Amino acid sequence: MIAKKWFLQGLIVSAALIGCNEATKENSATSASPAMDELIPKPVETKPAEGNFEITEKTTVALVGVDSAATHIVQLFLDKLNSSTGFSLKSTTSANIEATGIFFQMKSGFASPEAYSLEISKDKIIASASSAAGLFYASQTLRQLLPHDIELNSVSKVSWTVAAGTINDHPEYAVRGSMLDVARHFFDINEVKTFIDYIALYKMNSLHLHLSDDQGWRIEIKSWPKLTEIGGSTEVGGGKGGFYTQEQYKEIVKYAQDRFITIIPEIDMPGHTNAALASYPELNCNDSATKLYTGTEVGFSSFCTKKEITYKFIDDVIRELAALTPGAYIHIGGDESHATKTEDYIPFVNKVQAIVKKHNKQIIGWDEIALATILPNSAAQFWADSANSTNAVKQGAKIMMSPAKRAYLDMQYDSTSKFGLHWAAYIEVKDGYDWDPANYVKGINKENILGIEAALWSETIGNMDEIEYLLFPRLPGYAEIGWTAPASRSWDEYKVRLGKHAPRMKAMKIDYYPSKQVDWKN
Ligand code: TNX
Repeated sequence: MIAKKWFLQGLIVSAALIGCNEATKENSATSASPAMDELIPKPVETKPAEGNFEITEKTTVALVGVDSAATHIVQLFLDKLNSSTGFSLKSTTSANIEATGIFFQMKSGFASPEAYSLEISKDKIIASASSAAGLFYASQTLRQLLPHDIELNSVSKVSWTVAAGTINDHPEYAVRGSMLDVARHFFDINEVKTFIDYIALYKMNSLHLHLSDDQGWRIEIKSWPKLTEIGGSTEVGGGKGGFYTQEQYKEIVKYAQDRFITIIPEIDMPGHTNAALASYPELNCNDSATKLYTGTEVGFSSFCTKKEITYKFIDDVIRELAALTPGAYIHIGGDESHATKTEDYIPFVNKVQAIVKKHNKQIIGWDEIALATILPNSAAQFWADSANSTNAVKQGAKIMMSPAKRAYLDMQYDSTSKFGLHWAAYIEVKDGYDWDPANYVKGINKENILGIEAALWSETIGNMDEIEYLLFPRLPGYAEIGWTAPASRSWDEYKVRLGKHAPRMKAMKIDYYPSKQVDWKN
């Protein structure tokens, strides 16, 4: 509907230049530039000023002291801008900040590599940071300060103004992320890229991919090819499943890296392993392959923890995966291993941890891994068990905060939700937003926390529309929990900002859940 309207107006504009002013006025009225107090996540400091900067086809965009690694950030920004404005802006390099234009400048003196500032006046915009990541976040803020038509993938004739003022900003937590379960239902490389685009817009910097489970094995392992040939051949409900070749996976890693997102790959074990057990009989204690599984039960499968071949297998998998992983962590799962005896589970985790270390990576695992003796540089992901998580802290590990009752994106909003589960809770938009990771579990304080991750399990969802229904509008809230200090957050203020975000989600063609808790400004 929206696309059609803009398309028609585009025709009017190009067919009759004289009529242009009329169309421009009408469009600008419906697509004003957001004020600084509408940003999500909320910046540390905003100082609005009088007036605005207007981007036109004549605007110059210059890089000042920016290293080559950072030039692609400006290109990403220009690609977005040019596709919505119809301009052909290019970037140049400049020794200094000039009198007019948009400047991306790298300089020292910021609180962290992810910190940035934006100074916007009627003559110029200066985005500054000490690293490429900071400049990327400055560009994402700029994107949100532009009229929401910036998110249409077609030319719109609004006036491209940005409200004047100053922003100084940096994140509360080092890791701000989401998880996508590509095992229960497979999502192809383009769907994963769209997911990355969504989290990048809100300055998240981590994507955990749940690459294996009972229902599917999704990453090519060259030394064990049947994992994908057999284990990748189905999914929940019996669909055709799928997997990423290593080349495709590298493409995902690179796409994420270009947006300052680190992929955390997960191979879940010793439970949640039916897809592997169906692919290779030797991984089973009775040497016979299991049947492929397309249901949604958990806790019934286990690697044979006493066999040497199991560790040879894991060593090969981790070796190949580590070679594809620029980030520090490999996720070893470890959850719900109900089919593994505790006396087998503990030595298993200890052995797997040594394998991960041998391949120069650190382990992260679901909170149960703290039952073993984990290395101090490990991370445990709190999802359900406070005792396990505080036990991990006592062992010197960091905690990724993903409480199922608050941060599970697969939980239904309420009993009428079309998709999702509700074993942990119903999570309305307010429940998802209104909590503090540093105050959630007694004994887990801010300094123990690596970051926050909102996890999207995929038992009930199989396509992008269904992903979007569970993701939006909760995702921006999780991003804000990770980015904005608790003293600056309140639900009453946030819900107003979120309501104003509706036209932007519409421009992105996102079918969000229109929670009654929010007054949506359409
Ligand atoms: C529990 S959370 C699981 C997953 C399910 C999820 C569904 C966790 C570590 N394990 O296997 O997909 O619940 O909400």
